[in-house]
Amino acid sequence: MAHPAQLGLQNAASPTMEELLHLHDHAMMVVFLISTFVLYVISLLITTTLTQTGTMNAQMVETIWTVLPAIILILIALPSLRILYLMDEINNPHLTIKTTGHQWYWSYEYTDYEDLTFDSYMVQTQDLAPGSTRLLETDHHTTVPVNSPTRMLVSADDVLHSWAIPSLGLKTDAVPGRLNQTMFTISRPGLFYGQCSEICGANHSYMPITVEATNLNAFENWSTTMLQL
Ligand SMILES: [Cu+2]
Repeated sequence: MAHPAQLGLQNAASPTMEELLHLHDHAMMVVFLISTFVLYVISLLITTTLTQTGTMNAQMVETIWTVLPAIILILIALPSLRILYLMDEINNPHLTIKTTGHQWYWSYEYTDYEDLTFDSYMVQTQDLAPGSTRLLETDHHTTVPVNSPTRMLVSADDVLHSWAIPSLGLKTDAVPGRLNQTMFTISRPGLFYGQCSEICGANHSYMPITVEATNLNAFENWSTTMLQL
């Protein structure tokens, strides 16, 4: 999860997010190089009084400074498109979970099981266990096995919501009457926090998402205890 005054993105917990972090760093390198060059030219312009006429009518230099930015843009666009289509791919999921956004909680249905459904409400500040995070902890964690391709179906019951977990690189709109799907594989065990990411009403800030990645045994234990509830 994010820490106070964090500037960058959260650490990656899925291959998708790792790719996104690489794209972010790549784009930032381009931004820094261009900014440095522009800053250098501006400082030259304001500190030099001489006028040089070398570039007044130079077809060659015109061609270069038109084509070069186009190439730079393509070098950013192509990796971006690659990740976009990778994220869209649904490859034989081991598990399918359906989540529905409500005002103001998320409900989950594990459709591979007979009757595994639950609502996930935020834990109120006064009820928090020591060490847990305010406004992010939920009473029921969405538990998934680690390293398993998981399909998430996202919908809403009342208004627009958005199911988002930054460390997994996920953000899927929850639209009433529409079923969106997204795919993730969590690469390490842990608790991953997210929040509703579509302004959905008065308690929009109070419907967090907690995904817990465990090994397969712990997941089986969790599912049997949830079935007995
Ligand atoms: Cu919402």
